[in-house]
Amino acid sequence: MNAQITPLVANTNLDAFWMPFTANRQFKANPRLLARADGMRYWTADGREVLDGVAGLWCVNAGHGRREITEAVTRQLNTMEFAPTFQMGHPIAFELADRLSKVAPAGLDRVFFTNSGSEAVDTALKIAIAYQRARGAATRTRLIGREKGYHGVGFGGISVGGMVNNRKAFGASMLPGVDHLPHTLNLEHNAFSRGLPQWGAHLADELERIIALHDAATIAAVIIEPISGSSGVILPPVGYLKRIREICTKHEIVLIFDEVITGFGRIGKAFAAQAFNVIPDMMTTAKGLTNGAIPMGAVFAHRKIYDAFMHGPENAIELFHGYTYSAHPVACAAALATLDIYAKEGLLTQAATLSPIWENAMHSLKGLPHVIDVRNYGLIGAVELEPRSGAPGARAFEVFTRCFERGLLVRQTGDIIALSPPLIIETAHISKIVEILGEVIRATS
Ligand code: PXG
Repeated sequence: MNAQITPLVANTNLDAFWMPFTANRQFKANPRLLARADGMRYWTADGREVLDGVAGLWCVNAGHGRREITEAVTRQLNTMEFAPTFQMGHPIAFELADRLSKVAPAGLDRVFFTNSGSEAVDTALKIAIAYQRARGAATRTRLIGREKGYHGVGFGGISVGGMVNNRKAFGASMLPGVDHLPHTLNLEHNAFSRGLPQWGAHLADELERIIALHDAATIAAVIIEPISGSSGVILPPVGYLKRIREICTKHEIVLIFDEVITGFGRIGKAFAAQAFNVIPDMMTTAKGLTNGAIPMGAVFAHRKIYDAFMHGPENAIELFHGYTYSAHPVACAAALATLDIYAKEGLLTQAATLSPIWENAMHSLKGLPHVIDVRNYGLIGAVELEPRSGAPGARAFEVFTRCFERGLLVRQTGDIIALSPPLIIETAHISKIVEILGEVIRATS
C-alpha cells in the first residue's frame, strides 16, 4: 500500500480514519490528498495544483482562503469561543439571523441554526409536524419526499430521500408514514436540454394522486430540492415547482425547499426560491452559509410558522429542539464574514451573469464518446455517461480519477460527473474545466 503514497505523505497512517461516502479500501490503496487551497485551486500533499470544479463539496462559493473569514473566526475565538443558546444568547447569533432574514425570500424571516444540512433537514421536518399540531392539525404527520432526492443522512433525511444506497442498509429503521413523488429526470424527453427541461411539469400532479391516496388531513409536509445535486443534477421541468407550490397551498401542506446546494448564489439569486420565483414555507440551508469554513446549517421558516408556536405560557419552551452548537459563535462569525463577501463582490448574482458562458461550455461536451446527456443551470453542470455494461459507475469513476490526475477536481455520482465551481470562477477557468474534462472523456473507453 505504502508504495503508492508519495514521499510527503508516506508517514501518514491512513488506517484509522473511517472515511465518509468513500470506497475506503480503494482510496487508501491510492490516496488523493489535498493539503492547501487558495482562490479557485487546491494543492495536493505532493504540491500539485488542482482546479476546484466543485467548490470543495458545493460549499466554498466565495473561493478558498478568504482572509476576511479567517480573521472574523480568529477574532471570535479570541473573544468568546463558545456560548450557549439554550435559555441564553449572544449578539452575533441575532445579528446573523437578522442579516439572513434580509436576503431570504419575503416572509421566510425566522431562522433556526443547525450544524449541517442533515440537521437542517431533520429540524425542518420536525418543525413542520409540530407546526401542523400547533395550528390544530395534529393528524398531519405524513412526510412526502421524492425518488432520487437527497436530504442528508439523518433518519428523517434518508426516509424522505430517495437514493437507494442511502436507504437499503437502514430500511427497517426508516420513519413510517413517508411517501415519495417521482423524480423528474427523463433522458428520452429531455436529454441535452439547455437550462430547465421543457417536458415534465405534469409530474407535479403526482402529488394530487398521493394526496388522494392518503388524504390531505394526514400530510404535514412535502420536501424537495429545487435542483437535486447529489443524485446527479436533476433539474425541475419548466412550471413544475410552481405546480407543486399550488397543490401544497390548496391542501395546507407545508412546502420545504432543501436549498443546501442551491442556496447562497449557486443559481444566480441568493436562493433557488427567488431564482424560480416559487416561495416555499421553509428552506433548509448549509454549505455556502459559511463558505464551508466552519460547519453550519440554517432553517428558514415563514413567520406564520414561528408565530404558530408563540402561544401558551411565556415560560414554556415552544419548540423542544436544538443543538449544543446551534448558532455557535465561531460559525456565526464565519457566516457574517461570508455574507459580507457575497454582498461586496456581488457573488449571489454572479452565477446568473456567467451562466450563458457556462451553459455553452458545458454543452460543447455533447457529442463526445459515451456522453448521453449534459445538464446545466446557474453554475451547476452535469455530464451523464453511458454506463459500462455490468459495471455501473466505473466509467465515471475513471473520469473522476483521471481529471484529478490532470489537475481538475470534479464529483462523480453513478455515471454522472457533476460540477459546481466557486462563484468567483472566471472564463479562463471555465475553458480549462471543459478542456480537461473533454480530453479525459475522449481518452476513457
Ligand atoms: N440536503 C441536500 C440537498 C444536500 O445536497 C444535505 C442535505 C446534507 O448536508 P450535510 O451538510 O449534512 O452533508 C446535502 C448534502 C455531492 C454531495 O457530491 C452533496 C452533498 C453532500 C456531499 C456530497 O453531490 N449534499
